[in-house]
Amino acid sequence: APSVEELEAAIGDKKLFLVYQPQLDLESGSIIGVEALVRWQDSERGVLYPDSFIPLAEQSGLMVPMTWCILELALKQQAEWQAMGWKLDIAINVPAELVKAESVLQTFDQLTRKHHSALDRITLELTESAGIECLAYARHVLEALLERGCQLALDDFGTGYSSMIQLHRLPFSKLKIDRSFVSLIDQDQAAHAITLSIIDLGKRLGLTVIAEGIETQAQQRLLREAKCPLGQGYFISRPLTAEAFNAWFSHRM
Ligand code: G
Ligand code: G
Ligand code: MN
Ligand code: NA
Repeated sequence: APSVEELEAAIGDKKLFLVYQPQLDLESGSIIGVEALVRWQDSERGVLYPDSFIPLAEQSGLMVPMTWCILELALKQQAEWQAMGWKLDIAINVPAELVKAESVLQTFDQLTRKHHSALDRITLELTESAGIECLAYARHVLEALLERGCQLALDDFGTGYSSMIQLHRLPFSKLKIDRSFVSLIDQDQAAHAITLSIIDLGKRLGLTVIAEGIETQAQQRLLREAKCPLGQGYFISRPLTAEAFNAWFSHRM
């Protein structure tokens, strides 16, 4: 298993890279953006997946520096797409620690200015907001990000960490339906009913709903019929390297 020192070096030496999973407008069929997912290119071990180093980052206080590194990689890529004439939203996964960090807004502003980022095309996806909901500071940070035009998504909705209480207490603008429901909607009546209710809940709260984990055509069709605005999943595309995404997207346009 990788050590803390190796992870620290990987963050510093930019050995982390991002893959991008397309997000689809289910009604129009156009690609509106991507979710960025982190990978670690290790010289000896090959490509490492987040499950093998995020717990280590959490234990060693490296989540915040790692997330800034990820945000910067994402903003650089988005600027490249912008220069190619591609306007794509980019979503990154943000841990609760980042929202609690002291200079979060200064660092965020510094990075987005440096890359001339369009703030309204950045989504921050939060899952484990357990523990931040009672902090006035976290609310202040999230509200300030929304004022800048960013989107805030509650990720993995329907699982233990992402519950109604989070939705009620924090100012989200997007809701991601967890793939454990989405990937069963064409087989399981309860999963279908739960998914429809989440879509309805999102609409009532004025949130943009995105279904993650779409794996079949039947699932995509059912979501479209249910007027779920956005979708993501292996049926649309697996997460792709920047190079593979560029080829895929130019072919598709
Ligand atoms: O593709 P996938 O194996 O990337 O991701 C596995 C898990 O790791 C998911 O829960 C996903 O949200 C998380 N994850 C992927 N990329 C990132 C990232 O850049 N930052 C954080 N904090 N979590 C990530
Ligand atoms: O927790 P988060 O939603 O950020 O994690 C995204 C994770 O879901 C990544 O590991 C990504 O590779 C994975 N993923 C994306 N699409 C699908 C899908 O259609 N099916 C499954 N099983 N996993 C998916
Ligand atoms: Mn996510
Ligand atoms: Na998710």
